[in-house]
Parts: sequence; structure tokens; C-alpha cells
Amino acid sequence: MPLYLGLDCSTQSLTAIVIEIDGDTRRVVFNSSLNFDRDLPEYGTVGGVRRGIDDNEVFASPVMWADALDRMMARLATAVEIDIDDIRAISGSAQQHGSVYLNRLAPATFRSLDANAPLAPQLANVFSRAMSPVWMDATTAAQCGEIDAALGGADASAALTGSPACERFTGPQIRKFFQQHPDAYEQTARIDLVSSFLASLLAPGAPMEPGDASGMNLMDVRSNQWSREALDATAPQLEQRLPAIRNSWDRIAPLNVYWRKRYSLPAAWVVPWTGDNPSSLIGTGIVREGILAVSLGTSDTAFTCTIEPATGSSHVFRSPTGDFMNLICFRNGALAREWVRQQYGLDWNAVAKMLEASPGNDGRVMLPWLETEITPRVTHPGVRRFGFDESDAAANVRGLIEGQMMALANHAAGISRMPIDRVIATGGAAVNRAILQVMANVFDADVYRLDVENSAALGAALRAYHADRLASDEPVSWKTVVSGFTDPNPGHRVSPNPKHAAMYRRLRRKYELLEREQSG
Ligand code: XUL
Repeated sequence: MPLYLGLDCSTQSLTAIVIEIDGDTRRVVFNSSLNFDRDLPEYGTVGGVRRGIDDNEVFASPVMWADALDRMMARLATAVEIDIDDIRAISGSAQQHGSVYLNRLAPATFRSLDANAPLAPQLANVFSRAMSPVWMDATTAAQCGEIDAALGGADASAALTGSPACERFTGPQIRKFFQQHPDAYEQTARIDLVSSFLASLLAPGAPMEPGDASGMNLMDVRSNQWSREALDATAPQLEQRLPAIRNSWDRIAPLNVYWRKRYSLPAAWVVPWTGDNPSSLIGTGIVREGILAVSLGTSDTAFTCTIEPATGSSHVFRSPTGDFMNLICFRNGALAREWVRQQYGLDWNAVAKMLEASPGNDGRVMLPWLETEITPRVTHPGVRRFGFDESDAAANVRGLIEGQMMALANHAAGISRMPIDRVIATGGAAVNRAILQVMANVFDADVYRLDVENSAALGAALRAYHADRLASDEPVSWKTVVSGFTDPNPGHRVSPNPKHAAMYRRLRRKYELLEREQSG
């Protein structure tokens, strides 16, 4: 039976999912994750990242991501549950916006890797910048201002590239690197996204695709081409340093010989990698208008798929289906939830009990901005409590989770062109039913959890399948691609409690006013 491999290199871990598809047989046959902090401690990460002297400077080693990929392939090669020879195509996804800077030695190195040796040490000489800035970095406000000014203002940048210049986006990060390290920029032959870097290890010279390239402030989001204006506003001779943009569904090349020799993997086709959010769009089955997905991961995101961009969206990306993807992103996601749990010495069951005890927190609100926030823009971190203090554990737990959900619901109103009556929940915290109950009450919508937790890795495997069938002249519709994997499971449905939903409607207005007053 044909197998398809999907990989996801997110902020804190690398996951591989293999799916089996033959007619109506559709199932996940391999699912495994490596956690960067726990499984690759030599890279010294906390939550998958490292920080500079300035807490807003956030980066990770690209060698760590490559190393994780190598170790995952080793696991896959020895997995007893699958026959690796049946893998027909491979795709992947990665945390968005982060960038990898390669020198002139990289292409030849990638093509002639020694299959008898691990990958990481062989990459020692290929980088013109040792560390990669990641999406959590918020140190490019000056460059954002310059890019927006050059493009005619933030609205003009958004109309052209899908988003106003954003601190975590790749273009402003490249501009900062060019300004602060012009010699290293000069030594840079290619700038990758995390996704295209990892794809290049599997298929040297791999392109980017529009889904992840639209998180750079460099691509014309309508034409899916690099925008000359945006490139010029960012750094000199930039286009020659960027990979080509190809369709998300093209097949690139058979798997690089390194992996075939080292792990006896087959010459499976490699399909372009995309960003974790665009990949999750497929992995949650959102291939048409009218459904909202909420991903509760390191970042919390909410997204929809539309034929035309939604006007209230802070980011418009391209969907791997060729449509548009509208997204909002919150920086204070899983790490903030983990913080409040640890702060009060609780386990997740105790958190759940506190959430169930007094929905609405007696009208008290927390703005959960442990770190600087993306939505809305908050540059002075610190949780803001209204009506309670830090001594009250239950009020803090409820305040934080309810605050996150109210922010999601309020801002998500702008990314759907239709009323939201159903939410698909994914990401690590989606396994927590009490959190999903808060979500259902706050959104006043049914919330469904999918069977597969890592929707980005699943989306990658599904994209590999779609591309393979297309190239074999047996195209399958996106609806068919996702069916059997992303159908909402009625057993996992969480419905709103009408009384609580009415209360949250009022509390959401209070939250919105406080948020407006306190952000900036
Ligand atoms: C989206 C964003 C994050 C990252 C990390 O714009 O910055 O969701 O993709 O997952």
C-alpha cells in the first residue's frame, strides 16, 4: 500500500507522520516526535529557542533542526510498523518566518553528503549566519518602519505582501542582518525559510512555495511572485539570494541520495515544504470557506481558507490549495499556559477543575501578555489583572485561559467572511477538554477536536499524497485528499452552554475595551 511521509519542524519539536492511503483505507501508521529541549539538549534550548541579552531577540540553531531531521529518519528507518520501501512521496512544514543563511559552499555540500556520517557535523561550514532568527523574535521595529515607508505605508505593504511589515517576518529580519552585518550578508548565497532549508536537505536546491513565502513581506500575495518593490525596500541583490517560488503541489526531485544510502529509504518524490499554519489548514481539513481552525501550540493561531482575502485579517497568506489563508497569531500561547500551571504548582487536571468551577471568573479579566504580544501589538510585556491579584490561583488560571480564548474569538471575527458556527481545535492544548469547553462557550460554537493531534505533520503527508496523485495523472480533489483523516469526530464535539455563552458575550466586550486601552 502506498505510504506518504509528512514532517513538521515546529518551534519546540519535530514530528513525523506516515499515512497509508489505498481506496477507502486511510490511516496513520507512524507518528513520532522529537522534543528539542529534551531529546537534543546539547543545543541548549528552552522551549525550542535561545534568547539574546535582549529578551526579544529569539533564535535557534539551524543545525539543530537538521540534526532532528536526521534522527527522525533514523527512527523511521527502524520502525517496525511500516515498510519504508512503500513511501512514495515526502513533504513537510516548519515554523513560519524564521530564516537560514547559507554561503556558497552549501549547494555542493548538500549534494555530496557522506552517508556514513551523521548530518549535523557535515553542515559546519555552510552557514553565513550561525543562528536563525525565529518567529518569536521582536527586534526589527525600525526595519518594519523603513519597509512600510518605502512601500507607501503599512496598508500598502499589506495590500502588496498580505501583511504590514511585521517584526517576525523574514524581510525585516533580512534587512536588519544586512544593516548590522553587511559582510556576512555579502557572504550569503541563499536565504531560506526553515521549511525550504529542510526541504533542501531532502532535495538540494528545493524551491519555496507561496504558502510560506507569503510570511516574508517579500512576495506579491496576488501573483505569487517576488515583488520587486518589496525586495528593493528590504536589501540589495536580494532576489539572487532567494530560491524560486514554485507551486505547493509540484514534485521537486527524488529523495537525496544521502538518505537513501544512509537509511535505505526509497527514491520517494520530495514535494515543497510549507509553513506550519498553511500545512495545518490542510491537516484540519479546511479546504473550503466557512470553517475556522484554532491551533493551540507554542503560538496560538486562528485561520480560515477563503477564495478572496478576508478584509479583517492581520495576515493573508496563500493556502497550499491555491486559495487564500487568513490568519491571526498570538505569541502568548502554550508557554503562557505552562507558566500559569507551574506558577501555582498545578497539574493539568487541577487546571481543568479550576476552569470548570466558575466560568467567567466572576467578571474579572486578565490580559495574558506574559511576553510582548503580536495580536494586538503589545511592546511592554506583563500580565494585566483586573479585579484580582496574583495570590488567587484559580482566578489567575481562569483569567489566563479565558483571556486567551476571548482574544482569539474577538480577533477571529475579522478572518471569516461568514458567521462561525463550528471551530476545529488542534495543537497540544486541544486534548484538554476543559480548555475546549471554555473555547466553545466563548465562541458560542461547537468545537471539534480531530483524531490526529499534529495537524501540520498530517497536512504535510496529505500534501505529499495530493502532489503524487497529480503527477501520476490521477488527480484527487482536496475534499477527497482530506477525507477520512480530518472528518470531525462527533465523539470529540464540545458544545457551548447557552447560559455561559451569553455571559461571555458581555465579558468579551469588556475584554476588548481593556485590550484597546492597554495595548501598544
Ligand atoms: C504565524 C507564526 C507562528 C509560527 C510558529 O504567523 O508566527 O504561528 O508559524 O508556529
